[in-house]
Formats: sequence, C-alpha cells, structure tokens
Amino acid sequence: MSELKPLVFSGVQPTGTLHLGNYLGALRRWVTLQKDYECFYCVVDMHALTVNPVPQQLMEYTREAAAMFLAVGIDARKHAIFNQSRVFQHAELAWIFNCVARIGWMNRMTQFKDKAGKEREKASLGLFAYPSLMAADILVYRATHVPVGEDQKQHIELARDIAKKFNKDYSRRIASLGLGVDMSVGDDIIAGFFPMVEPLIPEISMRVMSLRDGRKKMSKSDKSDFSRINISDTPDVLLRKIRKAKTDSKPLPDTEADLVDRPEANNLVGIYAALANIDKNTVLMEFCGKPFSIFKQILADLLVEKLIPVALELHRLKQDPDYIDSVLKEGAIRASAIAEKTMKQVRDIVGFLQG
Ligand code: AQP
Repeated sequence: MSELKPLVFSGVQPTGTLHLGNYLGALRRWVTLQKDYECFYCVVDMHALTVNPVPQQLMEYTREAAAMFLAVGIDARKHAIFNQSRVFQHAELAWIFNCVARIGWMNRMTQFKDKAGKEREKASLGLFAYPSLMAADILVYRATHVPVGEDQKQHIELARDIAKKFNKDYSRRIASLGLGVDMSVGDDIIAGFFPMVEPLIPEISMRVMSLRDGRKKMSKSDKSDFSRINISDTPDVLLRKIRKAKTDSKPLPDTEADLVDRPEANNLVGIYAALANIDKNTVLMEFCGKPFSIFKQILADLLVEKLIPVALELHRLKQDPDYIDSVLKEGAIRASAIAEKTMKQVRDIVGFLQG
C-alpha cells in the first residue's frame, strides 16, 4: 500500500484580469495554505481555450495570472507555479476520466448551463468536458485538498465521483499492483488509488457578485469593466466603481436576514465583511441606518488598503516577463515529475503498454 501526503492543487483561468472574486474566493486562501501543505498553483490555460481566446492575449493573461500569484505572496521557491499546458499529463488523465465520467453527470453541471446558455448545441465539447479536465488537474497530483470558491463546489463533487468510480472499476487491479490506499466505500474497505478530494472553502466564504447585478457572479468575462473590481485597479478606479455600484434606495439594515431580498446591498456588505475578516452582522452593527453614500466611501478605502499593495507589486513584476517565464518553467518541471509518477501508475492500472 502506498501513502498519500496532504497536497493542495488549485488553478485560475487566464481569461482576463483577475478580480476581487478570484482574490477573496481563491488567492487569499492560497497564501495561508503554503505553511501546511505542498502546493501546486496553476494557470489553467487549457481550460481558457474553451472560450476561444486570441492567442496573444492568452499568453499575456497567463503571464499576468502567474505574476498575480507572486504578487499576493505565493513563494515560488517552495511551491510550484506553472501553466497547465506545459504538463501534458493533465490532458492524458482527462481523456481517461472522459471514459470514466458519465454524460448524465456532465449534464448536471450548472457552470456549463450558465456558460453555454441558449447556445448549448453550439458550445464546444471542451466546455462540456471542462469538469473532467478539472478532475484530472487535481488528481494527477493525487491532491487531497482543493481551495476553491463556493461556486466550484459542484466541480469538486464531480472530481470525487470520478475518483470513486475509477477506484471501484479498477479496485482489483489497483490491489494486485500494490498501488492502493485503504478507503472505505460504504461498509467495505477497498484499495483506492485516487484520494477523495476535500474542498477547502474558507469559513467566511462568499461568492462575490457583479457590481451591476447582485444576482450574477463577478466574472472576468463580463463585458462591463464596471461589473467587477480588478485586483490591479488604481485607487481612483476603485472609488469610481464602488460609487457607481448598483444599490437600492434604502439605508443599510441592522441584521443579515434583512439583506435577503437586497442582492446588491448583500454583496457590498459581504465584500466589506470578507475584506475585514468579520461576519456580515458585525458590519451591519456598525453601519445600520447609514446611507450607501457613506458606506461606499468606507468600503472603497478598505479596498484601497487591501488591494493597492498587491497591485503595485504586480506592476513591478510585470516589468520582468523573463522572470515570470522562468517561474512558470521551473514550476512545470516540478509539477511534471509528480504528474508523471502518477501517470506511470495509471497507465499500468488501465492496461496501457508503456516503457
Ligand atoms: N465571483 C467569485 N466569487 C468567489 N470566488 C470566485 N472565483 C472566481 N470568481 C469568483 C474563484 O476563483 C478561482 C478561479 O476561478 P477561474 O478564474 O478559474 O474561473 P471562474 O470561476 O470561471 O472565474 P471567472 O472570473 O467567472 O472567469 P470567466 O469569466 O473566464 O469564466 C476559483 O476557485 C473560483 O471559485
């Protein structure tokens, strides 16, 4: 029996400039996990291809995302920062998982429904199979933990379903090759190869919503730049975006329960709470009865305090693209070593001749 050590994988798509949702839902958490885990932080350029990016822009956003990882405080000497396409084993395992996952499972993925919209028949096969590649991203490192925003929970559940089915389908083979780890399935203990991934969702977890529509997720691909706070925005732009953010005409309420039917107010209070590391009720205790004009100014000041140091560091790093490229290359070498070790075993398990 082999052993699994705690390992974290997470990624961001280079489909645009990273925003507050990426920061609060992922990056900020990545930094704290460095102490306790070996971390693999990936710019998932193959996922980005599902939305047909312009090649030059894909390269630019890939470098920018890597620079952002460094700017928020990921230590590239201790952890791997790399772009997904450099480690071909992600694609190889994704194909095997395409043969394990069921179409019915993919049909239930809300992200595909949201992204494909009414154009479902015209969506790429890649967009449909995206969760299978995401499962491969994680499991090619046999990662045990994945820090993600609350919006990605469904994809992590799918990765667990794929791992479970793979382990069950090949359990005898895994045991006979001595590659399994004891895992309980109902009342039975089987030799499983892939771990059951745990999502690491922060205690104060939130889905950051668009500043123009509190029912829509803040997203890189939204056409309006005023719908999102980019981590790289200047103080002036931050203030302007917060001032223009949609709200309602009522003052702030005194309890979180009263935010339920006020999505835009709920979002701004949630952003403040997440940045200040407090809960929404504590924010409301301080600001209840105040108009949005006052709250927005204080929120903008807090955004400046938290984001501007990161934006300045990002700006500095972007002056040196060769350094960014060397970090990505070095990270890919480290990631490939582990991914190849997994794949050698997976090829044996499924019956591919190799060597
Ligand atoms: N709005 C959000 N609120 C909380 N967390 C978020 N994340 C993204 N948006 C929010 C978290 O950031 C990580 C990386 O996400 P991604 O960039 O790979 O993909 P995405 O979730 O599809 O992000 P976007 O901005 O909506 O990209 P586009 O517009 O290109 O599709 C994930 O951990 C996610 O939870």
